[in-house]
Amino acid sequence: MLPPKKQYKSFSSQVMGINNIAKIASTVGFLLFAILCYLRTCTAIGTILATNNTVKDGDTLVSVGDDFALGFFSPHNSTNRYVGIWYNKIRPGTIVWVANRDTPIADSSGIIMIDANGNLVILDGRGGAIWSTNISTLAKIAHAELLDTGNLQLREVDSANTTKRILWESFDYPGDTHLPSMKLDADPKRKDRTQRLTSWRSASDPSSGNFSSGIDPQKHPQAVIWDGADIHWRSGPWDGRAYLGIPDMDYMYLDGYNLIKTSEGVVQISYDYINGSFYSRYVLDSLGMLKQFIWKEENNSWLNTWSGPDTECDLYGRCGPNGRCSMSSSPICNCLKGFEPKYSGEWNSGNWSGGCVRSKQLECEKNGIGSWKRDGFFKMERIKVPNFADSLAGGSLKECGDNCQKSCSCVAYAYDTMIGCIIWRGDLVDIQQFARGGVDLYIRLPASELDEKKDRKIVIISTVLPATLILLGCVYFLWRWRAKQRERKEHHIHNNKEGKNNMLCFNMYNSAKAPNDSSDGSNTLNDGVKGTAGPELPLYGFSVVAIATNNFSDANKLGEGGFGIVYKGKLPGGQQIALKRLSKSSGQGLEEFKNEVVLISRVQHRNLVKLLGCCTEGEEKILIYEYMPNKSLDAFLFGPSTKEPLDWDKRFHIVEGIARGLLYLHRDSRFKIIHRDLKASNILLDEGLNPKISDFGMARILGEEQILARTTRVVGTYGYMSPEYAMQGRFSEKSDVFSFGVLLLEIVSGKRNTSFCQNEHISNLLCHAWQLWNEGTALELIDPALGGHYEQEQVLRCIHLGLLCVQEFPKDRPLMSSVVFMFGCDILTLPAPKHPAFTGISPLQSDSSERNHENFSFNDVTITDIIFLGR
Ligand code: ACK
Repeated sequence: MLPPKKQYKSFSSQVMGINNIAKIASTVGFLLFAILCYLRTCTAIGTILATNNTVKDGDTLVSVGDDFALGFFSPHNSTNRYVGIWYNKIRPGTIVWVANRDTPIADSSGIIMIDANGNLVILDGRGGAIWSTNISTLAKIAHAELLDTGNLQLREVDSANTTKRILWESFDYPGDTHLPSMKLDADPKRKDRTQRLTSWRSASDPSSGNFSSGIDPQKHPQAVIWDGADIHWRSGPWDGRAYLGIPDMDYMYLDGYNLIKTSEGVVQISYDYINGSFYSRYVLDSLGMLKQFIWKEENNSWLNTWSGPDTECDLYGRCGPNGRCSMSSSPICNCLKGFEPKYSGEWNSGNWSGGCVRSKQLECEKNGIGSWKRDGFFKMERIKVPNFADSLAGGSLKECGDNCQKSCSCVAYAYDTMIGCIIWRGDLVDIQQFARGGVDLYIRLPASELDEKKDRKIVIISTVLPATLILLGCVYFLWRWRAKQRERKEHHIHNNKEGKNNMLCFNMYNSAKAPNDSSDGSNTLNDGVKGTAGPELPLYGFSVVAIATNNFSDANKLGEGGFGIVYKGKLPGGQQIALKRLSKSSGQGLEEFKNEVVLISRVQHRNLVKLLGCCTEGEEKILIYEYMPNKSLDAFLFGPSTKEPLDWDKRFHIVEGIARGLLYLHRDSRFKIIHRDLKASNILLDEGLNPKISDFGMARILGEEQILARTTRVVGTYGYMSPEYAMQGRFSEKSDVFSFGVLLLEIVSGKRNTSFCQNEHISNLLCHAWQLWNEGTALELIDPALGGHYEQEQVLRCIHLGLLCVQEFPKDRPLMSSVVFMFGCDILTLPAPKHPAFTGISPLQSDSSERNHENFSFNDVTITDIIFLGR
């Protein structure tokens, strides 16, 4: 039990609390909230006194300042009744703690009271105790009170109501939420004294889920999320100011976030905002993500300010022992220097769990500790250091390195000014390379490898480098001369016989703007990124590509897209790939090709398809992607295939993944990218049916501050284009949101927007969804193939969100950040949607020219279309 934290309110102040609540309860807002949250509130009580009073289902116990309330509630999509604590002043209601999370009451007969032994108990209608504070010490007069911190305390008081001792408090039994001033303890000696957050099983089920989070009190304590008994994510060691593995954790703004070791060796984390002027919370969600939220009064919503794990590399041990994960390399996993894959076949096919082993034995292992001087260290920068850190004496980087070198078991060291000398023994697990932040890690290698490198360096510097420079100079002048001769028509790129020896490097400024886009007074990739160097991408020889696809045989054909044929292939290492061979006749091919190379090789996210390389030889332009065994969502949803229909959980997972991918493009990547051609056939599914957004041929970058751009060359697909884009060439995040909305409704209904026609008034899926919504029969939209197996609340939420996204006017549509938030937040009130686009004559349509309007008739075409608009 934690020591008492502050002086508690007197009984008279409780009476004030009752008055305040009574006032609030009389307001419409409170009633609305009560209805929305399924909280049947009628009476607000300040405290529970032994034998005096009880909290019935429908009553609430409120804190003095009205910040928190305790009472019975039902989560969305559930009729079970739970006793929980929630924020009392803000809407939507947000539950921060649940008492009987594993023992719900089936009806509203429950009561909360203090029993004869002084325990706080929840009784069901038959008087059976379904939950109790279970304290063994008897108290003469017990008194339960909810504090303004959200902590529920049970205290022993004397007849004058003065606190004698705290018997129990909810902050000692955390749920899935860590609130300010709440302490999470970890005692390395006593596991039963370790406090962890435990996730809900699902958004509608507060029972204990698989994920838990707390402090791992090893030598250098760190925050950890566990999936059952396995580590799912870790923060890296705490250095007294921040976690070494969270590069964005700026200790200047930690607002009291602290990790301390008490004199008994117990490790404790807590945080508190200095003036406590706004609400904040950390929540461990049912998918194992720890998220920080801050309440934004002005937006009346929670702002997600941090989440972990955030990228694939954040997942614990993603690249196995002695592997290094980097989101900016492709593939993301590589062996550490001096190591090679343990199982090269598996490694090359993308299964990195086996990790890496040393290529050469350490000298000190081979020849005994006397030969330690023949080992050296290789420096890696911006690193999330491995797990299982130990300490060694050493007051400086040099001393730390010297001491590590003398001990053969010391395989790596790092020096942090706050912690001092940190070392590792055995395998190096969970190393990540950051783009910024992190620390320098020095890994032990046999000196022969380091010497070899030194020798090679000297040779390179003294001979090869000047020769190469001269050669490059000659090649450059020759190339310029030839380029002039050919009126700079073509790039000439050499490939060696191996096929993958070059890196293709486009200058974004020069390459991303197509010749036929010159009339486009708007945006090309350049606008956002002038002066940015082009990306580097493995360049494959045509012969390698031809062999990989069995000479582009029909048997290897996966299908045909707007700009060419897609083939399945296999690289010499065994990796399966998909190749897009741009058709020579396609006028747009080169532009889209460059656009895709420039863009997709610069962004990486688990929900974006990965570009592995390309081939440009003669007239051939080929893009090489990771192979997606489950092909496109289009085939799953609309194909006359023999495939099992996607069940609801998978559909929801896909929808969430697409939303996250799009949010990354719009907000989280290095540039603000508008995809412009989001549709079911551009969503590919990997073996686990995880969605990946593909085809960036049409994508454009907006400048950081730029909200909207305009083009005269409208590209996109009928049925997915927003009205302002199709009619006026205006594209923005909101035009992608529109396409996302259409896709969302298609996924729910299993019907294509454009091929849906019920009668002359209902000519597309959006009209149909809107009509059902207004008639209160929105659930009729659901795909009959689901056979009635779906979560009703979730489906309704998706339809609601879909309708919000396809609203006629961009200003009414939510941003993707709000969409993602609305998916994840269960008891949130969404605004009512206004009528969607293309449901009748609209101002936008009447604004635009007749010709354009005609161009935009719905039909069944799913390939990307281009429309030129007159200025
Ligand atoms: O719907 P599908 O079967 O999946 O047919 C289309 C076709 O190529 C033309 O785009 C398939 N396709 C595209 N990229 C990939 C990929 N990376 N892996 C597997 N199939 C792909 C798509």
